[in-house]
Amino acid sequence: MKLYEFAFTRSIRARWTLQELGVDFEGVTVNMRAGEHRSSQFLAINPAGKLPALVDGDLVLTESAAIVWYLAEKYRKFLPADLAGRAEVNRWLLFTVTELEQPLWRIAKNRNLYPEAQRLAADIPLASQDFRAMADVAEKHMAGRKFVVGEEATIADFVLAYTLDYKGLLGLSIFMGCLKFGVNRLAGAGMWYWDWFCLICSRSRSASCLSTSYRPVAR
Ligand SMILES: N[C@@H](CCC(=O)N[C@@H](CS)C(=O)NCC(=O)O)C(=O)O
Repeated sequence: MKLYEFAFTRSIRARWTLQELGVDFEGVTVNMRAGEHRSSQFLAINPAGKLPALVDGDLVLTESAAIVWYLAEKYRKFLPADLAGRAEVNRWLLFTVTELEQPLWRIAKNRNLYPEAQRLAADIPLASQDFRAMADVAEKHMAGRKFVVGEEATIADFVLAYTLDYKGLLGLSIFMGCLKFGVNRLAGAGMWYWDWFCLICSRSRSASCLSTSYRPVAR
């Protein structure tokens, strides 16, 4: 099994799940800084030119949430056994990658990623507002809970923790404002966030920052 990945990107979701599962895999670095994700070799794997991508035998799978779901299904771990529990995990995966992650990307793109002339400064407060509203939903959901779904860690915890890992995302620094706000807001509201975050992160070799513990060898 091969994971096409690059350092601090969403690849961490897949790498984290693979490492938690303790299965053998080969990490293949696609150096985004050098533009390797746009090479014809990589576009043959993911025509979208994005990371991560997983190749397992004949299966070529992209989309980080689909990859973690596939891995959890394949190895029968980090997913509840019952249908309702699995549906909840799916709900929180989708919530994370749509409702939480997308406003963060709008901010990132309009602050740093789009060509300067095309950035829409006015979208930044709107996206922050959207993120805060959805962070509120996550906060209320977590009240009194140890894990996002059920009584044990699932892939929903890994994906949410990565997404809210403002320290890790600091590697890109562009996320700082919004994520820090979200994290502080969640923490200020009742400490569940820190309890949960520390619990989930402590699964990774005692590091407090996901991107440090799950980052493939520094490039
Ligand atoms: N929805 C995709 C998004 C993947 C994605 O945007 N990956 C970024 C790295 S975090 C990427 O490869 N970007 C390259 C580009 O947009 O050119 C997923 O979750 O896997």
